[in-house]
Amino acid sequence: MFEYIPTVLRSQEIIDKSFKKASNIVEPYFPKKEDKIRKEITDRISTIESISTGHFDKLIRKFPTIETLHPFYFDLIDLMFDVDKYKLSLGNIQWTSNKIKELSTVYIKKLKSAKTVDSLNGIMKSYYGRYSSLIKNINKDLLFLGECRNYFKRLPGIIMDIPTFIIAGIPNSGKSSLITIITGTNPEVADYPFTTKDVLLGYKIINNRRAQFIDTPGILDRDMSRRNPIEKRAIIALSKIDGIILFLFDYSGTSKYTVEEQEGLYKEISETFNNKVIRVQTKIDISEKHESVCISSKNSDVNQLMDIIYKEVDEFYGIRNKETGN
Ligand SMILES: Nc1nc2c(ncn2[C@@H]2O[C@H](COP(=O)(O)OP(=O)(O)OP(=O)(O)O)[C@@H](O)[C@H]2O)c(=O)[nH]1
Ligand SMILES: [Mg+2]
Repeated sequence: MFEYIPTVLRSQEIIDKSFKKASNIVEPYFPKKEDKIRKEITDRISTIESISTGHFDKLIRKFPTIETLHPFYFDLIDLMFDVDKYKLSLGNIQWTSNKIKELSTVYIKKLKSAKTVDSLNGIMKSYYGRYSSLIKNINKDLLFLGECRNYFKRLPGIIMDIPTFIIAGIPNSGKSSLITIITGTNPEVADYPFTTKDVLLGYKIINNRRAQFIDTPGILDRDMSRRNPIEKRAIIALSKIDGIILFLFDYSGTSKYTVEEQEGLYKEISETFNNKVIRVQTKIDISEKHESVCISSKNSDVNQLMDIIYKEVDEFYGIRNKETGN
């Protein structure tokens, strides 16, 4: 959904592009020199206007209206940059686009009443100057929107109406290893905390229907105000996406967080958000059994968990089919 946002040109690029196109315009057939120059300059102004406002209008159409986005995307965007600044930048682009249209109309009118080649050239020079300064004034906005675009493109394209399982837990508990085993996606797995920094997706066909799996960054058992943006991305996924949370417990001692810390985080997650939470013990190949659902991604032993996932997926589609009558 964020794939079709065009590249945002910088001010100088827009000026160069429009002037270059304008400079190619030559009118050969006019008996009077003034008429030839007048026609050329008129066409140049129209070309400059259409190249720049065409670009701006496309940006305004293709950049998302933040308020209408799903809350998951709204919160992720709000976490990364100032939403008011974003709106203001798009507003400035719109204002500039309108100004350029007005300016071009005024200058094309001026050309009609100019009598000499000198005065025609003077009008063109003045237009080029005013046009350039309008475009230069929004360079900061264009650079900022360029950064926003890069961020939008990195956002995961989550499907909101299929059964979804959100894998959560402390850092290093085996979340990415689990999504790899279930879906075959290939996130980075490593023996240090915060390996996963973004929300990642994987899919699996279950009884001919698609189920979605979300790998989230690890979260520490600490106050929300002390959490870093990596942890906050996980919190946004857990709170804003409808799904079942698979909360991973690591009793192996290989991640440096205690069982008490894991219980603290579990308590917060199960009490704060609306989603159902299932406890899953990981790394059963190197730890004693403490939970009723146990897995080992290392040994590809996830059957117990898959049974639960199959049931949940069936239930999801069963309820939906009843609702839609299919
Ligand atoms: N023995 C054993 N090791 C595992 C198992 N699952 C994961 N590991 C190891 O635990 C470490 C962390 O695994 P990850 O899958 O990266 O853990 P994570 O929860 O995604 O970590 P962050 O993204 O940093 O939060 C890696 O060294 C894995 O190889 C398992 O079932 N058994
Ligand atoms: Mg990970």
